[in-house]
Amino acid sequence: MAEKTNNLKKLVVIPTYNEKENAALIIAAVMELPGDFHVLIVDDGSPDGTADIVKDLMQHTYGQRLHIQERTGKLGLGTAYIHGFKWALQQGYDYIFEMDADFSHKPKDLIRLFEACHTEGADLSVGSRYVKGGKLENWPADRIFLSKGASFYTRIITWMPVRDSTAGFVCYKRKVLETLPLDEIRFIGYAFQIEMKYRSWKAGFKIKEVPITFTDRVLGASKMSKGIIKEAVLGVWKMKWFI
Ligand SMILES: Nc1nc2c(ncn2[C@@H]2O[C@H](COP(=O)(O)OP(=O)(O)OP(=O)(O)O)[C@@H](O)[C@H]2O)c(=O)[nH]1
Ligand SMILES: [Mg+2]
Repeated sequence: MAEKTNNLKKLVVIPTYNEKENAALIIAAVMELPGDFHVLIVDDGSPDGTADIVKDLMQHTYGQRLHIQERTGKLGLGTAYIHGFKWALQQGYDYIFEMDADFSHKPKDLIRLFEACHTEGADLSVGSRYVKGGKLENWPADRIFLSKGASFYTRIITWMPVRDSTAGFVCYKRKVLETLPLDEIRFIGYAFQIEMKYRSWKAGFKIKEVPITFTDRVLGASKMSKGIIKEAVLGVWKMKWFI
């Protein structure tokens, strides 16, 4: 079994927009984990030079374990992930992860997300703040309200049995991303995270929530906006009726 695990190709997709303070640190934290995780940074032309930091590390430090895809402008988190997922499938990765660059998600939890899919029978696993054992650290009250509210709202409208539906810390088995119609995913912010889980659930894939401690970002600035919230509020209804 151990031998088989070693042959599996794992890719952590990290979208970045102005993450120069976090980029090298988050990449190093993933590279240090056991299990030979690879990293793909999807950078949207960050004016702060995030991509240059990554390219330097590709050349001098991590070689074929680190990759970058650069897009020309800030096109949104959701489309960055879709771009990354397609790249990952083309490159033959078996397990594909979503993770933020800002250390809100702890890189060491990637291992538990992987195990949930690899040995515990899930097709996708979600790093969850809202299951038993999950925690929130240092998040302002308004963000907690928004996030918990979004999860509750999604659950009562869709009946999807996922407690943390806006979570952006996910492990997908390759077959999930091969099956979902990636070109039809319509949302780009929090709603993107909800839509990916909703489509996976509707397609019959087994979702497992793994408790995590989520911490507010320490370095760099948030990209959260009113538009992202609005998209989710209306989007959940659109999803329910049109997917
Ligand atoms: N490529 C790309 N990455 C993005 C874009 N918007 C956000 N990101 C990245 O997506 C991840 C999550 O964004 P955050 O700003 O942390 O959003 P958030 O976690 O909802 O907000 P905070 O809790 O305030 O940090 C980070 O790694 C960002 O750099 C985008 O338009 N394009
Ligand atoms: Mg964040």
